[in-house]
Amino acid sequence: MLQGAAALDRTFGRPPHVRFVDSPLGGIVAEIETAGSRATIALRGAQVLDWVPTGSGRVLWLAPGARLDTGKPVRGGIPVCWPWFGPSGNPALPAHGFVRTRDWAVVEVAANPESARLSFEFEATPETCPSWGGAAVVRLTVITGLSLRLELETHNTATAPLIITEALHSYFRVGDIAAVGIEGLLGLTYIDQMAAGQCFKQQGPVTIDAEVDRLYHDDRGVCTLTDRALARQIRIVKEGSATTVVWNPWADKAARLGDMGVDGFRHMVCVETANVGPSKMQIEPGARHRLAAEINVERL
Ligand code: TA6
Repeated sequence: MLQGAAALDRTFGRPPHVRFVDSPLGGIVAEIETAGSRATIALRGAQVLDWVPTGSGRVLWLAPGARLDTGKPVRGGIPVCWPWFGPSGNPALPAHGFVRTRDWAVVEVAANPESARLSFEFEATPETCPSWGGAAVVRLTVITGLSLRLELETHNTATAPLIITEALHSYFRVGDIAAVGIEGLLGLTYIDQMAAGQCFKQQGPVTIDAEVDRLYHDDRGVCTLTDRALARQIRIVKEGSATTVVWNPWADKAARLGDMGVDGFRHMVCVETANVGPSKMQIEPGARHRLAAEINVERL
C-alpha cells in the first residue's frame, strides 16, 4: 500500500535533511538538503530529478514541463531502465522497461548533516508485471552529499535464471553541447545506433555535432564530461557496468520527441551507466547483481 506524502514524511522524513512532499510536478518526491548538495527524488520510477552541489549549478537536465502524473516516463534526471534497455520487442511493453513509470516503495532513509541515504524498492512479480514473466526485487539506493551515488540492485526471487539489461540513464545539463568533450572512452569499441549498429573504435574525446547514440563496451569505469561553457567537469565512476551509452538526439529527433523544449538538445547529453546489448546480465535464482554510478563535479 503506497502512502501519501504526509504519512511518508512521518515515517521516513529526517528533518531538516529529508522531507517527503507533494511535488508541483504532480507526484510525491523526497527533498534532500545536506551540507554538500540538495537533491530531489521522485517515488515515480525512483527517479533522481535534480542534484545541485553546494556552490554549483544544476548537474542534471530535466525536460521543461516534465510531469510525474501523466503515466509517461519523465525525460531527464536519472531514469532507471530495468529489466530491459531500449525497445522491448513486445508492443504491450514499454521501451526501457516498466519500472520508470511505476511508484516505488520507500524502504530505508538515513541522514546526517553531511549526507543522506535513501533506498527505494519495486517488487516485480507475475501479479505486478503480468506481461513480463520474471520475479525480482529491484532496489535503488541513492546517497547524496558532496557526490551523488546510485546503486541499482537486482535480486532474482524466481526459481529460474533471470536475464536483464539495465541502465542508469543519466541526463547531464551542459552549457552548450558544442563546447563539451567526453573522455575515458578512447580506443573502446562502440555500437553506433546511427550507423545500423556497425562497430567503430573511439578516436579522441567524444564530441557532439549531430545525433549521437552509441553503446560503448566499457569496463574501465571512469568517464569525464568536460563542459567549457559552464567551466566544470562532471566525473562519472561506475561499478558492475560493462556498457556506457552516450546519447544526444540533436535537432530533428528532439523535435520528434516533442518534450525537450526549444534547443533543449544543446543543453544536455546522456552518459549512461548500463549493461546492454552484448553485456546483458544473467542472475541466478536467489542471486543479486549491483550496478552503481558515482557522480561529482569539479570546477575547471
Ligand atoms: O539511451 C539512448 C536511447 O536508447 C535513445 O535511443 C533514445 O531512445 C533515448 O534512449 C531516450 O529514450 P526514451 O524512451 O526516454 O525517449
